[in-house]
Amino acid sequence: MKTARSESLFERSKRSIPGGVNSPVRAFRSVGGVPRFIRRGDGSRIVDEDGNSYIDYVGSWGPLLLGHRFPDVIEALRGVLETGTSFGAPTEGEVELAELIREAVPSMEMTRLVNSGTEATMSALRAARGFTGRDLTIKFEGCYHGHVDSLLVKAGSGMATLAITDTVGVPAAFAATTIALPFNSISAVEEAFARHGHQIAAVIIEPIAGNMGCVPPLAGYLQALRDITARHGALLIFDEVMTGFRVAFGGAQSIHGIRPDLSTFGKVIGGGLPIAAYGGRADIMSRIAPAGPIYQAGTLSGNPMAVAAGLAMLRHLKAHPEIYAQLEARAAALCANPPAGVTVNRAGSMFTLFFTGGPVTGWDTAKESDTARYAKFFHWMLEHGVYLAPSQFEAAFLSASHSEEDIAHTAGAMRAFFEQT
Ligand code: KE4
Repeated sequence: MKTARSESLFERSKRSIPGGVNSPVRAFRSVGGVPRFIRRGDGSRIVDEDGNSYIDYVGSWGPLLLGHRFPDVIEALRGVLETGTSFGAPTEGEVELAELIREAVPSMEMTRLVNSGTEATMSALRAARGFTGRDLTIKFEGCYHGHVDSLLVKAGSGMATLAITDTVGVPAAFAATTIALPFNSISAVEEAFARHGHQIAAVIIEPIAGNMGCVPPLAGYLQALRDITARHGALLIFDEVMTGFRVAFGGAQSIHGIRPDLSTFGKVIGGGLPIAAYGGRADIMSRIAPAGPIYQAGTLSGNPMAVAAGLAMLRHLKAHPEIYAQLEARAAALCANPPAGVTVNRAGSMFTLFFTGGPVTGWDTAKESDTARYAKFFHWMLEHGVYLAPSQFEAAFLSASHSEEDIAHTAGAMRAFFEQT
């Protein structure tokens, strides 16, 4: 496979950008080799600067549920270009998007749009602290909520990928406000509340984890979190930046029948443009400035380009609920019959092949995976025209644009790997 242009671009990029990338996981550090510089995407495929074409299972890390350059999104963006890219003033589209999010996710009584998932979780935490007057947060090992200072404690995604265990640059005092517990363990949460209950502002969780690889909640776990937080006057925050509008139109909370106090969204709601959202109970969100004293702001919050792309995405998903059944069927087919030594976890169209024999129910079992073998698998698939997450500790994402042929090709390449290596 030719990679000369990606190689030269990578060498050049490293002279101007830390590690040559604008987000760590893109650097292929844990799988080795040359990160592919991408020239374009269409539907389920991306083409790199050397002309290599791949079936894409990263999909910009989740936003592209409908595939690259989805026509409705491109059309919406063309329309905005005729009227202006940003005003720093309210626009009708922002109201429509907030209303559509509330219609899809009833717990989102009020929504504030921001520019990234990090901003959304940071703001949701501030809202929780401001509302409760408490300082501590519970998060879960292997979950990742963006690079918020206090949430980088035992985080997943790029930190797990790079085995960065401590929070360099984060004051100890900030890290000390976060209690990191094992995912899927209710006893650990009960014990933490027994010790700190009156100081805990919120529990923040990926209701279906994607950032240690895909790890669904065990039966009853989320309901137990809902009960414990309610009992202690702490808020339950569902970080649905990855799961929102992906695992279901109403997010993971609609599948599991849980009403969190606050939620965060991102990725799909922007269709590839920079946008995210936090929101939830009106009595909490009405404390956010200028309605209340909890300050949060953003120059490009509710940006017309991002809002137009998001509206196009969510309106299409609302009009075509059959997409979720199609994603479920195709992802199930792709993940069927894993070989010995491989555990597949899946939630709808997000999935991970863990190179470990046992069940993966949290970071303690995810981290037992054979990352060297995953790296071999990653490169085998890349050579066979399939672009997976360049890390064992990430989810893969199927889109509505992945065809039966794409699935068959991918399954064939996987089978060949397991038969020949
Ligand atoms: P951003 O700040 O990257 O937009 O969102 C942070 C975030 C928050 N919450 C969840 C559940 C997330 O998955 C993310 C970001 N996800 C990673 C993928 N594992 C982004 C990829 C990257 O860091 O480049």
